[in-house]
Amino acid sequence: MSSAPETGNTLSNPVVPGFHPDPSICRVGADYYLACSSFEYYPGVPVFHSRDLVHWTQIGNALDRPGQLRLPPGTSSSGGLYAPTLRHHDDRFWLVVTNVSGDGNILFTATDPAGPWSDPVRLPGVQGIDPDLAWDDEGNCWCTVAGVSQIRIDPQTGETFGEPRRLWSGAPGAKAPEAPHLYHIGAYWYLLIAEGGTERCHGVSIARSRTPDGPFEPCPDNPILTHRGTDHPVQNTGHGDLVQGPDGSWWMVFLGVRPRGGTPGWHVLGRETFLAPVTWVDDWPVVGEVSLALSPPPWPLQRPAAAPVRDDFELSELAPVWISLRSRPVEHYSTKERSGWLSLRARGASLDDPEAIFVGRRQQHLSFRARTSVDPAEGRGGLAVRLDEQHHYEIEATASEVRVIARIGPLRTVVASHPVTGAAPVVLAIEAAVTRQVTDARQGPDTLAFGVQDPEGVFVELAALDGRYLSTEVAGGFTGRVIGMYAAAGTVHFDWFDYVPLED
Ligand code: 6LW
Repeated sequence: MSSAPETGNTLSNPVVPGFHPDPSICRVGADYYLACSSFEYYPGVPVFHSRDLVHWTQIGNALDRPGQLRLPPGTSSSGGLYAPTLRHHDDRFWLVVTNVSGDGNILFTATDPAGPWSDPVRLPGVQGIDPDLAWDDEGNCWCTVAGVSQIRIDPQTGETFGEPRRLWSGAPGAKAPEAPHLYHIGAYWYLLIAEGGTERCHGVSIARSRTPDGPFEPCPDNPILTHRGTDHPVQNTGHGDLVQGPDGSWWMVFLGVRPRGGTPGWHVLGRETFLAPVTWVDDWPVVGEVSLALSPPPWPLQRPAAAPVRDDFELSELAPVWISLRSRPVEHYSTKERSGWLSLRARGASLDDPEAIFVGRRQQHLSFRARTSVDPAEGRGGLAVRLDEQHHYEIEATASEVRVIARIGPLRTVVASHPVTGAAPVVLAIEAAVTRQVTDARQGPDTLAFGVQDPEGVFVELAALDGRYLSTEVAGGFTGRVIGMYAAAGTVHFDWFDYVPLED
């Protein structure tokens, strides 16, 4: 569901739209793989495949079993899994990631990145987020973390050797040196980092050394990527990873956001994965222009089949695009209880509850329409736009009523209600319309309209809400909007769900 929409001769950037931050990429022959952070959502760490760096298809989630991902009930929103590094070495894929809400740094291997991935190898001696893996010619494995420091590890056992060594912290005084990636390219070892924090001052800097453990010499042109202080439509650019294209050219994947509306600008899709070309001058990488419309690269494009927009819940397993909150216990989620339906058995009386039963997908387009057909005869539930427990809007059905509810910070209110007549199911709908033109500095980024579909298929709007309250600038944190179905009482059955991008 993640292919980039295309117009004319250009390809659209972000290449992986929606809440897909902290991209890490690796190449194996003609194939590219990419992994992102997933925080409190389960399953964790979405993994994508591409053959042209532009069109990406989700092939799984690396951590998709309870034995791999433990997000205890106290796991806060934007806790959980941070910043994976994905590498290929010795005929195997290696993925290292931090679970900030429990297991710390954990490492997984797979022969097929679509899975299954191994059980976790814990790295108790590696302290710090954003772990990276790099192997030198002697076979030593170097694990580098935010700070930036490094320790040698045995990736099979998780054993560490010696004490962590401080390598380089970016510009003196700059906040949050993080997201290190270490590469051996030509005669140098390069240490790529992010600095300035993941907000508007984010950036990417680099240093180089003749050996993997330093000393590192900073690039005279740092930061090599930042949009701080600019009016570029893509902001917060940082957290990059380098890769070579099929023709040997160089590219960087990195995160960025698309703020909309008036002042100060609100972004609602979370941090998304973008692509930019890289050239080399004096053995330093130079990042080219970041564009929302990429020029086609000089190799064949491999467009995947059109992304499915509708799920009829005919399969026994949920597709990888679907994510839940912290865990997905089988007794609460079923596609077998009623054949061809998704049945959700409630735990927690609303999405305010961290343990709520929810199946959602990331919002990947600025404007979209999502619908679901719900049978609430045995419970209460509906369709939601979720940022976290304190920031969500939903349209909820019972056997007698449909209500629109807004939760914004400490406030929760029923915005509209509408009696239900006739037999279930009811089609609930959400339409998001991006703010195209700013005529007032206080204008929000988008409007979210909630309604039901009448028997003729016509959308009947019950409420329209300002989208700014479901933005990262209001809610805080590291995630983005997720659209999905939930149960708040009893068992709620969903016949189908569809999500259609609308014209921006
Ligand atoms: C991640 C850090 C960052 O660990 O944000 O933008 C943190 N960079 O590298 C959470 O995604």
